[in-house]
Amino acid sequence: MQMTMRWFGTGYDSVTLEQIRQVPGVTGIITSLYGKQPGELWEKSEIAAHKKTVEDAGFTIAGIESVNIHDSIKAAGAERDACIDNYRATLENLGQAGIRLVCYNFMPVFDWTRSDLAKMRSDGSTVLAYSQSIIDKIDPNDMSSAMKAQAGGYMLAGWEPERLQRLKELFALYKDIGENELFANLQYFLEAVMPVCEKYGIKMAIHPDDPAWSVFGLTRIMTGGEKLQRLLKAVDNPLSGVTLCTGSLGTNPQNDIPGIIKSIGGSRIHFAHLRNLRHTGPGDFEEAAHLSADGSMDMYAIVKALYDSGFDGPIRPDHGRAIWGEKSMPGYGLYDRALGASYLMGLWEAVEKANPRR
Ligand SMILES: [Mn+2]
Repeated sequence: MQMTMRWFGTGYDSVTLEQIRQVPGVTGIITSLYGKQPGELWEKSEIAAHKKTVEDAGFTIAGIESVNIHDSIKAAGAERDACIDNYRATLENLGQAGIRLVCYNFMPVFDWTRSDLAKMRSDGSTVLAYSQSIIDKIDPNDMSSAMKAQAGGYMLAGWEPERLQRLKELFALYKDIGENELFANLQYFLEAVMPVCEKYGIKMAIHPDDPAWSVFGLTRIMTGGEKLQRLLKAVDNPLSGVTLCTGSLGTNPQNDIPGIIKSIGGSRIHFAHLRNLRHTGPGDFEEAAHLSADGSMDMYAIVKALYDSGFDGPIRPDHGRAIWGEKSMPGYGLYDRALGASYLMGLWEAVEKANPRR
């Protein structure tokens, strides 16, 4: 297990690598070329410069989150094969740079979705929250500006303004895309990139949908254990795996996360996002501090299931609360994620010492 934190890059992130360096136990950085549009090629020189920045600060790049996937790949549009060619070339360049993990998601149009990016809690901290009844009242055409208005001037991952300006066109593209079509397009994509992954040993780790249900009538397919298993069986290559994101799978209280970890097995879980949230009603939740007592999930049981599965990849604390007056990209302040990293390492150490691997 390697403890990591996500860092969006110079000029995008409010947190510096020098600050992350002082979080005990964090040795890896999960990052991206944040200014890249889905479908765009990542040049070798750009990857090398970014890698140097991270390594000069004393870290390794533990993985890329994300190389985003163009909507024409997800919807089998006219540019699909050209976009896949660019994706393969990007993987080739990442592989040559020694990068061995790529996280991606396959959500149509909208990435992670929330109705409130700064919901006030009784202790004065704020968290990201989701209420289905609020989302139901929002016109999807206004969603991008609604998120942006709350983002405090930061660009939100997966909410690239250039792409979301073409919302009508995007909705039209997905008009006839149901679960089976979206799944077939995912399989087509994954099979097409596997040869490059095999050449370099790059693990592809699909991120579950967040929240784990259809939003604005757009199909979502990576919403639970059986759905993830279906993909792992369809592309039965050890390099095709998942990002176990507790905060995304956990939006649906029916998802038994320790059970999902056990059924997938550690060899196909390439990356883990660990955080907690609190269910506040049907279709409603708000994010929480990482510890079990603050939310609806048993983080000890989750860490133990990961350890018992033989999981050996990077873990990162996920969204944190905004605390102590910190101004940051919503969910990505330093303070609460540092508390989360320390807590998760404490759980891991306790589980490991009680159950030494033979
Ligand atoms: Mn996640």
